[in-house]
Amino acid sequence: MAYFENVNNIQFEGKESKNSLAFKYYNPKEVVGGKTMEEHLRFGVSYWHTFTGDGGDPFGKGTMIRPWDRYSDMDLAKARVEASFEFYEKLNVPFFCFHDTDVAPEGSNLKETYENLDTITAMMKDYMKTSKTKLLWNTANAFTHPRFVHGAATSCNADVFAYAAAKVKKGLEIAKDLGADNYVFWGGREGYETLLNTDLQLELDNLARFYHMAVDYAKEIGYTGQFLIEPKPKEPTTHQYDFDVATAYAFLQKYNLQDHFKFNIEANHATLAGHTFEHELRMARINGMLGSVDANQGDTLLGWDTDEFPTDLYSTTLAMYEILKNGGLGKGGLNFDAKVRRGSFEPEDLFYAHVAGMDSFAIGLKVAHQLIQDRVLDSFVEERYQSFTEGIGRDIVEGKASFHTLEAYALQNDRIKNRSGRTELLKAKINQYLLESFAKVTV
Ligand code: XUL
Ligand code: CO
Repeated sequence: MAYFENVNNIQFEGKESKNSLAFKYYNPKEVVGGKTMEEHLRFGVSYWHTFTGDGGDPFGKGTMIRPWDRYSDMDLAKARVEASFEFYEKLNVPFFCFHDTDVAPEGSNLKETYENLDTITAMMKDYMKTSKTKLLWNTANAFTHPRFVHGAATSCNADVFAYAAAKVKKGLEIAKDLGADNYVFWGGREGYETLLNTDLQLELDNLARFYHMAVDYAKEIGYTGQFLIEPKPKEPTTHQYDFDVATAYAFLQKYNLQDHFKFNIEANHATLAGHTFEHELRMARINGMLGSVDANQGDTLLGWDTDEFPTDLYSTTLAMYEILKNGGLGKGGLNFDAKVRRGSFEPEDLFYAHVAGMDSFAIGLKVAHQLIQDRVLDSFVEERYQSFTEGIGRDIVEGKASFHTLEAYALQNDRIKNRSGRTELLKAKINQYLLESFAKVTV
């Protein structure tokens, strides 16, 4: 049964193509710096935005026209699986991601919820036998249902902690069964609204206890996927505990969890935290903690999480710069945690949106690769910090300096000369590379 009958397989047709349902820049088989685009970019489709979300917002009902919505309950869940694998194949995308509640409805009790999940994941497993699309990650939704009103692993109610643990336990079993490369923790309600009613210490200790139990259980069942924490500073809670990479990394180190986790960096979460996307990627990268990416973008005019498809080439370029410098994403990928706007309600819009995002990251990849090849930023940065490669700078870096030797040096060298940081020059160079990289052969 076809759910997207107006859409054929999306092919690479090149930048001269006028076909809206074709890739202009994403050519999966094209080699850039020794790897194909497909291997570099490892695109994923988010089940929740693409097959489950209906376009509802706090002011209005859903608007999305989805051919599978003529079904309900478990029939709807099954139709979504069918539609999803048709979508992956037509888009030629290597990965998908889901929350437990995106794929199967909750039953009247936890046991029934498990049964619904088992039916759907068995169906997915069947499709995956012949599909080239694999599971990048799955996760447990511990934020939508009213039981999570005060949090999940950080709830004041121990029964909720137990319920959330049961959901993650099941999620890890599913991850193992479906061969998920990663398992994600996004703490939807792990935070607080006000300190007035919050035991901050106990909540953070409990969150760490929860993560340790997850690590132990994965080991017990032999699940070897990468654990990822997805930082976000606010929304839905006023203050989310996994605020940003720096905060979450300090937490992981305090509780001795740093060897078991990496980060899933989402662009719109970075900007909500007052950082650029590339800042969060860089913070994760320099600490060896960059695991995966939720590829989207926010709206600079709005202060909430808009989850737009990424089309800003400046941002995709700087993101790919960090990812290439990281040596790639390993088991991670670029998951489009992005939704079509409420006004883009036709099924075809799902394809237009993903094509736009995939082409934008393909451009980012090529431009970033060229910037690295030509050492545009590297040679500038190297020269900028040159004072630390010799003399007193070298002593500092090698741990040979003290306040005594530095004072003696400063007394002799107090006529300091600084050099320009050349921000505007570097930005102009990036523009030049953005406009010209496609003329260059990068194979
Ligand atoms: C919410 C968000 C989630 C996570 C997975 O802002 O990004 O969808 O990616 O729970
Ligand atoms: Co996300």
